[in-house]
Amino acid sequence: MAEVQRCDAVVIGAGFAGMYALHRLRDDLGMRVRVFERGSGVGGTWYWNRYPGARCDVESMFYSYSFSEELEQEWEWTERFPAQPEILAYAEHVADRFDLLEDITFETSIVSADFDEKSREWTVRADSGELVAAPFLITAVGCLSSSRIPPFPGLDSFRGQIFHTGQWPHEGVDFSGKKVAVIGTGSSGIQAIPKIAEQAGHLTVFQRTPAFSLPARNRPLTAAEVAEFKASYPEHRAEARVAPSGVPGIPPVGSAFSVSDERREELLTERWIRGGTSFLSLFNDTSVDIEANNLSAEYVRERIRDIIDDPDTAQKLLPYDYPIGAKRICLDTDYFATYNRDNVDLVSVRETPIEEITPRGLRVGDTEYEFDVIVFATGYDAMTGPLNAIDIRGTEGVLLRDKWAAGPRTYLGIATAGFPNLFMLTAPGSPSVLVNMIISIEQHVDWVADLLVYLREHGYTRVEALLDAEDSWVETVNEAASHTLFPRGNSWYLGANIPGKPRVFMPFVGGAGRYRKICDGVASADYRGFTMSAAADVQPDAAEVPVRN
Ligand code: NA7
Repeated sequence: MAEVQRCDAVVIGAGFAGMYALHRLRDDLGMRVRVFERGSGVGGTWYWNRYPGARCDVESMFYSYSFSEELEQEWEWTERFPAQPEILAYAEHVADRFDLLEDITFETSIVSADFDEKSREWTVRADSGELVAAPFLITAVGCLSSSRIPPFPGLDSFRGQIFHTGQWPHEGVDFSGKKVAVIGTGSSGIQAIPKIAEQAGHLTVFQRTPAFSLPARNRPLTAAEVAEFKASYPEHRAEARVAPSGVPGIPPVGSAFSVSDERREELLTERWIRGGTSFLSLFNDTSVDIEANNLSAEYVRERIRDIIDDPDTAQKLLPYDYPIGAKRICLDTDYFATYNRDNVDLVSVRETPIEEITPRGLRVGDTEYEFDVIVFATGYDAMTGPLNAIDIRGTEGVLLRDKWAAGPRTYLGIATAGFPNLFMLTAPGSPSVLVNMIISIEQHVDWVADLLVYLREHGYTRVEALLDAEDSWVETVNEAASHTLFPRGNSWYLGANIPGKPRVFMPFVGGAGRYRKICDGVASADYRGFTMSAAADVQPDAAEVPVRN
C-alpha cells in the first residue's frame, strides 16, 4: 500500500488554469500544492494541439495572463493571433519564471479522487500508484482535452498512419507526397487543411457538416503596436474583464434591421476585411434572432461562392445546417481557397457516412478511398469528458459522473453539491469556452483563492455548494441559453457531437463581465449558496508530511 503524501491542495492539470492556480495558492496564500499533469510539459491544450496551423482565435495581447505586470511587459507576442508554438513557449516561460515546475508531477494522470467526510480531505490516486491527500481539490483539466476518434469499425486494421489533431506527435508529421485524408471540418480541421494541402501529394477532406468560417487576417504585430498596447495594458485588461467575451470589442451598431441593405453589406464587409470574430458582434440580434442571423450567414455563404472556383464544391461547402455562431465560429487562413487546389478533393459524408476504416483507407457507401495517412479532426468529449474520466467520489461515495448522468450540474460552474472542497476551474455552467479562456481562468482562480482565504480567516475547513443554489444556477444557465440561437446547433457545447451524451447546453452564455459580477456578488454576500463549517471534530494527522521541496 503506497504511503499517502499530504499537502494543502491538489491541482489536476498544468495548462493555463493549473499553472495559475499553483502560482496563486502557493505564492500568495502560502499553501503547499501538488499539481499532476498527464503531458510531459505545461500548456494543456497548447501542449497537445501541435497540428499544422494550430492557432488561437483570441488576439495575442489578450490571450495572456494579466496577473503580473512584469510578465506582460517582458513577453513579446509576434502575431495578431498566436500560433501554437508561441503559446506553448509562453506557457513554458511562465512556468520557468514563476518556478512552477518543481511542484508539478508530469506524465501522471489522476485516476480517482475520494472525499473522506471524517478527515475532510480528498485523496487522489495517480496512475503511478501515488496517493496524495489534501483538504482541497482543484480540477484544471481543460474543456477540450478528451480527444475523440469516432468508433469506426476497422479502425485498428488501417495499415497507414493515424493521427488526431488533439494528440499530435511532437516531432510533427511529414505529409510530403502522401495521400492524406482529413475527417472533420471544425476549427481544428479548418486550420490544418490548408497547411496539410501545401505539403501532401493529395488531400481528401471528409465533411459531414459545412462550417461557418471567417478570415482570421492574421499578420505580424508591429513593434509600435505592441509598445502602444503595453503602455496601456492596465486599461486594456480592465476593459477585458468586464467585456462579455473577455476581449474588448467595438459596440454593436444595433439590430441588423436598423440599417439599409446597402449599409448592412458595407458594415459586414468592413468586419470581413478586419478579420476575426468581431463579424459576429456587429449587430446585437445576430445571436438571438434567426432572421437577423441569416443576414450575416448569407453574407458568409456569398463569400464562399465568390472564393470557390467549382460551383459543385462551393455548394457542398455552404453552411445551412445551423445559425452562424450557434456552433463555435471558425477562423481560418485560406481555408476555402484551399479547395481550388488541384491536389484537394472534398467528399461530403452527410448523406452517406463513413462506414468503416479499411486496411487501405476508408469506405463511404460503395467507394473505398485509399490513403497513407488519416487525420482525425473529429473533436472532443467537451467539458464533462475530462472530469468524468476521473472517478471523483464525493460524500457517501457518489461518483460525479453518476450525479451528472443527465447532464452537468454546478453552482456557478465551479462547485457541485455533494462534493465539498472541490473546485472545478472553467467547468460547465461557467462562461469558459464562450469567452477568452485566460480571463475565465484568472477570474476562477482568483475567486477560489479569495474563498480559501475566507475559509481560513473564519476557521472553516469544509465548504459545499447547496443543492438549492445549484438548482437555481442550472436554471439560470439554461434560461440564458434558451434566449439565444445556441441550442439550434448540434455542437459540442450541447454534447450533441457524442452519441448518447445528454443534450444540455453547458457553458453560461451571459458573458464574462456579467458572470464576474454574479460571482463577486456571491462572495460579498458571505458566499451565498455555500455551506461552510469548522473542523471541531477532525483529528489532525500527526504524520503529516510536507510535500513541497
Ligand atoms: P469540432 O468542432 O467538434 O469538429 C469536429 C469535426 O469532426 C466536425 O466537423 C464533425 O462533424 C466531424 N466529425 C465528427 N465525427 C464525425 C464522423 N463520424 N464522420 C464525419 N465527421 C465527423 O472539433 P475541433 O477539434 O475542430 O474543434 C474543437 C474546438 O477546439 C473548437 O471549437 C475551438 O474551440 C478549439 P459535425 O459537425 O459533427 O457533423
